[in-house]
Formats: sequence, structure tokens, C-alpha cells
Amino acid sequence: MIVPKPVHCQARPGHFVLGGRTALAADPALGDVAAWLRSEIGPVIGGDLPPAAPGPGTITFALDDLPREAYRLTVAQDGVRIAAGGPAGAFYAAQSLRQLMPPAAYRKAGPGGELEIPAVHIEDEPRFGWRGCLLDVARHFMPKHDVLRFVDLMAMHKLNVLHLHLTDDQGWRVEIRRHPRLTEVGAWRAQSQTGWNGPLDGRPHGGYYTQDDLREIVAYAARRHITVVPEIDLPGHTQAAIAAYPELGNLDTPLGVRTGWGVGVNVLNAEDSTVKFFQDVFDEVLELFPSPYVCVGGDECPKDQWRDSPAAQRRIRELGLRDEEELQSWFIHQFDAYLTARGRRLVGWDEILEGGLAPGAVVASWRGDLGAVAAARNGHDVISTPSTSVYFDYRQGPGEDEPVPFGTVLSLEDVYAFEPIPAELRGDPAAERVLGSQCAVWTELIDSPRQVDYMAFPRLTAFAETVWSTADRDAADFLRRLEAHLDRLDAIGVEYRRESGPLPWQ
Ligand code: TNX
Repeated sequence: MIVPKPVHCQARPGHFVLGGRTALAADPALGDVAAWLRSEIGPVIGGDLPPAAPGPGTITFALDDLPREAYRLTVAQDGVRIAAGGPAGAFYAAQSLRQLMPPAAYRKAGPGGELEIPAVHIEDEPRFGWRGCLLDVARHFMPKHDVLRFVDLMAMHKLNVLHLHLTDDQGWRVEIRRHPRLTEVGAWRAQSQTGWNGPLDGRPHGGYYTQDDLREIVAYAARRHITVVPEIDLPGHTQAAIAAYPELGNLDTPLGVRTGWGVGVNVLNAEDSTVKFFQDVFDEVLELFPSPYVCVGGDECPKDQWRDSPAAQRRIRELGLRDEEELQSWFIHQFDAYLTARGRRLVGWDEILEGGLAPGAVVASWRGDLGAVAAARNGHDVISTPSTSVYFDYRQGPGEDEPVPFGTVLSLEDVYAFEPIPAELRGDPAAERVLGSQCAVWTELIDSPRQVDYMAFPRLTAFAETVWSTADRDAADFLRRLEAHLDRLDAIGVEYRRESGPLPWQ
């Protein structure tokens, strides 16, 4: 009943009884995973799961000669044995072990007593190394404690990359000491549009993470084997920054933080001082986020202002470029060189292919598969994130009453049918370039953590299986296992989309 489905799982007769005095024995390298399990399960059973040497009746975490994220889990009447290639594998074993327990194991506290775990032998490892989810905290701010909760939900599904979309036209969410107005001004908007083209709601929105908040999120995620990839989107999607520092833009008139949705026309100018400003920003961002990958956006940058601006035209000539597309490409190259010099890899949306791809760039392919195929064949690493398959802001059903009626229908079954390797690359050695995939929770129309629950679950559960489990998936089998999984989500208090019944948050 484990989700995502393990590579190999064999039920055995009997069960193990986990009680408050059950001891945990861990190789020192895996001590932190054992401590995590202790802190999660201890309060449920009303015991402290003391550390001990391996022996009968214990849960043992040992290292073995396996890939880093792989594990073997054997539950027998006389003990539980976990063998893992490293801490990540041990963590995934612990996640599977928790799923073998009754749903009450997901509560924060319990009546105490024992938990029965059915005997089983599991051998498991992920299909892809990049199993991500993007969270757009720019359009609607998500308070820190909800981000931490979301991290736990990702970890439960064995996802390992949280792509935090920290900046956009409608809000700047990361404190930058060098440029304080980014949050003083850029983190707030007076009101916002309801619906994609709806009226303004007349109420303020905002919020941001301090640097300490972000350090906490990063450390919390790291303990759960999740890398937080920050995104500072540029040169488009930057109106909040321009509202704070008008000298970054192309206009003489001041702008406010944007209140509407859709692709914005206000983009950065291409002056050296603007590139320098954002490199200052990245100096601080790199300190906060140890991730080897850093996203600079690059998507949806309308070229109108560059076409109309004498200064931008002068820049194009000065730099010896042909047109505005090459100017966008030049922009991304500046940040590729900057990040490469600091030992990081640039991630950008597939628009960065236009006008020439920066040498070190990883392409996040969102407009269908074309970007993925082109980038992979050019020897670039790819993250497959096609909007019509894994964008969880898209509506979940055709009904009139669908609460967030955006995009085409993307049902649970549609997500389950998603295949991260584009059809055109199957059988092509370039398919090796696909690092994996990530789903995305864009939040223009999702204005609370409760709505995030509704839009992300259980679709994220289906997605997790597309990146973790083997390619020969069976939807009927998934739906059966999902029933048990929904009991776990209920125990946590996730307000996922039900097939019928009242909406939880209206
Ligand atoms: C496109 S995906 C965007 C986002 C929107 C999303 C809505 C991407 C790189 N850009 O800015 O939020 O569509 O689905």
C-alpha cells in the first residue's frame, strides 16, 4: 500500500509490534534519520524509542553497498532492518516504514500504545534524481510554517527538490540586506485581481521571508533530503523589483507592485548597473541557499519596452547584438558566467533557448516537450515540467463549480499518465539528459494554504509515482493504493480534493 510504489515489495507472514520501548539502532552516519523517526513516531505511541545497539526487537539502520538514494527494508516479527546506500536512502526507508504503520502514525500525538507493522521485504530506489515541486510564493505569499508543512508533505512522497519561486511582478519575498526596498516596497501590494480577469479585491496582500526564515526552511528541508532551489526571475517578471527601484526599469514614470495577472510588459533594462544590482542580490541568495542549482527564470520576457527604449537599442548596438532576443540571451549569459564562477549551475525556463543557450544552463521545459528535446539534443540537462501535465494551478475537472477555474482540465488520472521522458527522446541517448521532473503550484488564483492543499493533493501523490516508480505503471493499482494513502493525508489534516462533497475552504 506504499505510495510512490516501491520497485519491489513482497508481503511476508506475521508482523512487528512497535512499542514505546522499541529501540532504534543506527550506524552513526544514519543517526539523524533515526532521530527524525524517533521525533515523529515517539509522540504517537507515547514512548521515546531509545537508541541502542542492534539486537532482537530493534529497528536497525545500516549502511550497505547501494546507490545513495536506494534502500532495502525488511520487517519481521523479531525486528526491522533497514539497509541504505546513504542517509537519503535510509530516510526513504523510514518514510516507507511509516506508511506500513496505521494512518495514526501521521498524527502529531496519539493515545499511546503499540503499532502493528506487517512483515514485508522491500527493495527500492528512485527512477529519477530530480523529483521536484515548484511553489510560487510570489503571487500569493505562503507563511513560513505552511512552507515547512509543505516540505514534510513532499518528503512523505519522496520528492527531493523544492523550487521556490521567490520573486515576480506581484511580489518580492526574499529579504536582501543590500537592497532593503525590495521587501519594504516590493513585498506588498494594495490589492489584487480576483480571477484571471476579475475585479480588484480591494484588500492588501503581502509578506516576505527574512534571511533567518530562509535559512530555517533550507535546513528543515535538508534534514528531509530536499534541496531548496531558489528562483529570482529575470529579466521579465520583475515589476515588484522595479516598483522598489525604478532605475532597474525602462520607464520614466514610477510603477507600483503589480495587481493583475498574465504576462507583464515591465521588464529590466540591460544596463551594467542592473546586472550588477541582481548579482548583489544573488551574492546574498547564494549564501542562503547551498543548492548546486539556482534558477534565474528567463521566461515570458516581452520585448516591447526594449524595442521602444532608445537606451535598450543603444545597448544592443554597444554589445554587438542583432536584436532583442539576443539581448535576453546576453542577460542570461551574464548570470550563467556569474553562477558558474561560483560553482553553481544555472536553471532557466525554456525561453532561454531563444537567442542562444548559455553554456552551463539547465533547461526547465514547461511549454510542452519542444524545449526539453532541443536542449537535451544540444547536450544540456533538462527538467521536464510541461504545463499541461504537471501544473497544479490547472483545473481538476470540467465542472462549473471548480473553485480555481484556470487552464485546461488536468485530472488526477492525467497526472498519473505523465511520462517525464518526452516521447521524441525515447530510445535516444539524449534522454539521459532528462534529470527528472517537477510539478508546479503557481498561485495567481490560489490565495491560501488551504487552497494549495486542494490543488496539490492528491495530484502530487500521482506525480510522485511518475518520478519515483518504474515506468510500467498501473493506474488501477495506483487508485487502490491511493485509498489507503488518503487516510494518511486525512490524519495529517491535508484538505485534498475529494471526488465529491463540499469544498473545505469556501
Ligand atoms: C506560466 S511556467 C508561467 C508562470 C505562470 C504560469 C501559470 C512559467 C515559466 N511561467 O508565470 O504562473 O504560467 O500557469
